[in-house]
Amino acid sequence: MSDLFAGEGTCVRLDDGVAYLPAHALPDDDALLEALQGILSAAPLRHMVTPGGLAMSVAMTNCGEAGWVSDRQGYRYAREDPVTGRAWPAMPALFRALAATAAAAAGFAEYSPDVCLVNQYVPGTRLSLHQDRDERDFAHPIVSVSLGLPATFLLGGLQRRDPARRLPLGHGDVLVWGGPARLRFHGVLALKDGLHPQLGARRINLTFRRAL
Ligand code: MD6
Ligand code: FE
Repeated sequence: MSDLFAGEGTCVRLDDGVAYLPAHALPDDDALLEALQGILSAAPLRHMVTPGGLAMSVAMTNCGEAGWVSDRQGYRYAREDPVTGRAWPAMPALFRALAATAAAAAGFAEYSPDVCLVNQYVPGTRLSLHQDRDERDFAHPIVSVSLGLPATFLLGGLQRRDPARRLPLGHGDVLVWGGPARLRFHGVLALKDGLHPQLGARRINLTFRRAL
């Protein structure tokens, strides 16, 4: 693991295929949050239902050519937002550029995401251990941007039973996840109480994917 210093500009290789870029999104945070407002007004956050019929505690929406959706029929990518009946809002150029620079720093050249899944956590919200496997081609990495309150990310292995390491993710931190790590199980522990100066009592995570 390279860990010369922590902060903007660092790229820490945590494991084969997993890179942690602390504060990579920090210089753009105000512009990201402003673009996010536009997305949330066009495609409101909602609690999707799992195939088993339970409402997810994370509130979600998407931008891009398609969006990740879950309902009684299963998990999939859909070109239309089932809530509004319209196309998802376009992915802002700034989002695309941020994902591409982070991927390049982690060794994935020419990353061109077509979906950004937006996750909102409030205190107590958690995301249980899962794999991201609804995308067509696992050759493309996932780029994950954390904003707002800090969270503890669980980084498991390729089998659900494998031990998970705990990774703190704070405002502006970026995680890039691909190659041999692409199908690793992962999750987020229950969000702790707190108030973030820009986002208040919540955490927003943007995960970029090449899904179609
Ligand atoms: C989150 N992230 O951090 C949820 N998936 O709120 C994910 O599920 C995730 O951060 C794949 C790769 C990176 C991630
Ligand atoms: Fe995931």
